[in-house]
Amino acid sequence: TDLHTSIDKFQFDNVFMNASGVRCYTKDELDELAQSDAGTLVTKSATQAKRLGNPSPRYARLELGSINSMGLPNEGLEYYLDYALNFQKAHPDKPIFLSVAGLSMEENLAMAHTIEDSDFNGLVEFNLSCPNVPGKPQTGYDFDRTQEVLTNLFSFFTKPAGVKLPPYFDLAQFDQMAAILNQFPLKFVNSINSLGNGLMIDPETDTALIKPKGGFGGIGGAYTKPIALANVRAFSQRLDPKIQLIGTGGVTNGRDAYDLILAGASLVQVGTLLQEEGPAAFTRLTRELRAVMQTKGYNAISDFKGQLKVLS
Ligand code: RRO
Repeated sequence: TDLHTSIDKFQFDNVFMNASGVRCYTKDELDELAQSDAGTLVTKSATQAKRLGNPSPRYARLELGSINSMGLPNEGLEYYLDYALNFQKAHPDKPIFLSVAGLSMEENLAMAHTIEDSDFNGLVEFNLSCPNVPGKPQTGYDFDRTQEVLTNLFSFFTKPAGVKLPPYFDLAQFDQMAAILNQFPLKFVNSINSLGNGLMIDPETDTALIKPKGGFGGIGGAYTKPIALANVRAFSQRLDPKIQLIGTGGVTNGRDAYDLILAGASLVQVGTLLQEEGPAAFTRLTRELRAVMQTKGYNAISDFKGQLKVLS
């Protein structure tokens, strides 16, 4: 059973990878992902300068997933770009993703210039959906702003790139966002980031589980699966077929990944499960996805990608 997939000219042996933010903060963590059964990896979303992020506790495990308000802690673009440049020399057949999340348009454009001027030859994921920096709304919920950021970006940026989006909940939002995205030479769209600004309470102490933002944080894990599926499906029905989908949200087993691929995903990212189980999760997910495919009589991802059936 072949789990091979591709985005643009980039080939991957396996559909699974980490979701940005999870176990990809340090070079050691990135090396662990590289040595796992994942098909590729993405770095922690970078700002220009190193950031410490929000005060702890800023991540909590929940019954069906997680809540986080990390606040974009990261080592700074130079650190991850350096890792990526070394990685591509050592692994020319394993294209890597570099995630970028500027706190302003200017910062995003400055980082894009740095990447454009570098020898980086992988894919860039522009994160338009960080929910956790106080005072910084998610770009992906401001359609005019998204149009403006992408217009300025693609006025000079020529490397293969995509965007990480927040979840949308209304069909008019899918229509509007897809109409914007279709104007640009994007190679991929990644749906979804965490469900922004959830709240969970410790029943013993009647206290919010995490400290930043009065306890508000992004929800990940099984809670997000139906929203992730709908977002991948909705964009696959609206985007130019040249733009591939990355499906992220609620993967806890091989069937969850199979479902995201049925909805249209070419790659499947794993966040909360990877945080909780570590990179060995990719070994299990790979085995389980192969088993589902064998049961269905499929030998390749392309046999069922986007083949969701609906009732007539
Ligand atoms: O660092 C974070 O708080 C964070 C980011 Br940048 C993001 O895109 N999504 C998320 O759940 N947390």
